[in-house]
Amino acid sequence: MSDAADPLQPHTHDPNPDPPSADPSFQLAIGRTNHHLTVADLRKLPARTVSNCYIVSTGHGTSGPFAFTGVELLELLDCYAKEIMPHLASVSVVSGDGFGTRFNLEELRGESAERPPLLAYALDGRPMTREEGLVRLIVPTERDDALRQVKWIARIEVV
Ligand SMILES: Nc1nc2c(c(=O)[nH]1)N[C@H]1C(S)=C(S)[C@@H](COP(=O)(O)O)O[C@H]1N2
Ligand SMILES: [Mo]
Repeated sequence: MSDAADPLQPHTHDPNPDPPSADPSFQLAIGRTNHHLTVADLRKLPARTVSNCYIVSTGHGTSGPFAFTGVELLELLDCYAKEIMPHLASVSVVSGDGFGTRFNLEELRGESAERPPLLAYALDGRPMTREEGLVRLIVPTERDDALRQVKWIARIEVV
């Protein structure tokens, strides 16, 4: 597979403004178990808000500050994969337009506890629109580009 075709290695990328579909639900794949999750499912889990987040586009400038609200990625894994948490190696987060990122679990656990990676569904205290990325991965510690700020999550895969 070439780098350009690999959603986990997007390298330089023109940000896509167009949602790949209208449906913000996504798949959470944990081994052979598949959960189909909606925004309502996320809203049942403990909510976390991280303020002063910036989306740093290398080509189109920086936007923000934003306050994003959602579920911590680690919290989601803890809810749906509790028994196997100690055995998890990595988690990939991929969008419907073929963009994505991956964390190894050690790296994810080492992320800031004050500014943790979120599956965000709200922005500045109101629901995020699909155009804005619903459901969007927000990695507040990424400040040099936006390659981890994955809009329109379609699949989260835990290995
Ligand atoms: N699904 C998806 N997410 C994405 C991208 C994309 O093309 N598709 N582009 C990334 C890049 S390179 C940038 S700069 C930001 C742009 O975010 P914005 O549209 O909120 O400004 O989204 C990031 N997340
Ligand atoms: Mo970007």
